[in-house]
Parts: sequence; C-alpha cells; structure tokens
Amino acid sequence: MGLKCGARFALATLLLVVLMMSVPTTARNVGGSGNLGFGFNYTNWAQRNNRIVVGGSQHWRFGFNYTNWAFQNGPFFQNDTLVFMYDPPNGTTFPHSVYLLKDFRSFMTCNLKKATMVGNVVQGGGTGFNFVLKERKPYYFACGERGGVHCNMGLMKFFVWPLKPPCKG
Ligand SMILES: [Cu+2]
Repeated sequence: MGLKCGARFALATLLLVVLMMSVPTTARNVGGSGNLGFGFNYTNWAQRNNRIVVGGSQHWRFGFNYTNWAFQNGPFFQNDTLVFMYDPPNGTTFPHSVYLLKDFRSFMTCNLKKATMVGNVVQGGGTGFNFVLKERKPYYFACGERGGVHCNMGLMKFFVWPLKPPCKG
C-alpha cells in the first residue's frame, strides 16, 4: 500500500474523530465503557472481507454498542456489504428493523421522522439481508422499533462513511 492510501486513511480518521467530538459526552458514555475505540482495526486496511456482519457474532440486537463496533471494525469502503441479522418477531425476542436516518442531527436524537426503512422486522431472519455501501457518503443506521427506543436506549445505531476502495496490488 502506497503513501496515498495512508494519507487518505489518516484524513478519514481525522474526520471521524472531529465528528465524534461533537457528540455530547453523556451520549458517548451511554453503554458504560465510554471507549469509542478510535484505533481502527488496521488489518482491515490491507486484508479485508468486503462482506461484514453488523455486530459480528452479536448480530443486530438491543443493548450492544454499535457505535463502538463500527469504530473498531472500520474503516469501511465503498461497495462493502453490510449484513444485518436479527430474529423475526417471536415469543422471546424483540422485533428489530433497520432504518437509514436522514442526517447527523437525526442520528444523534434517534429521530425517525424522515428515515427510510431498509429492512423490516422479518428481513433480518436466517442469513439476514445485505446492504451495499454504494456511495462515499455518511450512512446513519438505526433500529426503528419502539419509536426510537431501540436506537436511543438500546444503542442500536451507528454510522459509517465509506472510503474510496483501497489501492489494490
Ligand atoms: Cu431493535
């Protein structure tokens, strides 16, 4: 990987740090650890699978800190595929869904008013569904259930800002 890639990576990291600085401390500390994991997973840079299961083995569930997850598993690249997996509604689990929130402000407040649904409560079943990060723009994901309660209290939200795909050998 050449210098250009490294420079691009540094810039993207800086942008994300600046964005997160605007997040109130109280919001950042929801969930306990307060650790946003600014250290990206550098192995992702050189060798990565462009199909990423959101939340890893935790899948998409109430109470897992997806903001931390996104920081620890980034950076993400244009045309990476996010896979959302969650059980369809049944007697023992809460229904979940996936929405794209309109902007950073609605992301901070979990405002679903202008959100777009990308996965309903049954689409996460089985092997889940895919969401391709087609553009280099911020994507604000959130669970849309319980009028934003899963997003706020359940920490079911994160944003990614895909980078230009890395230089390939
Ligand atoms: Cu949910």
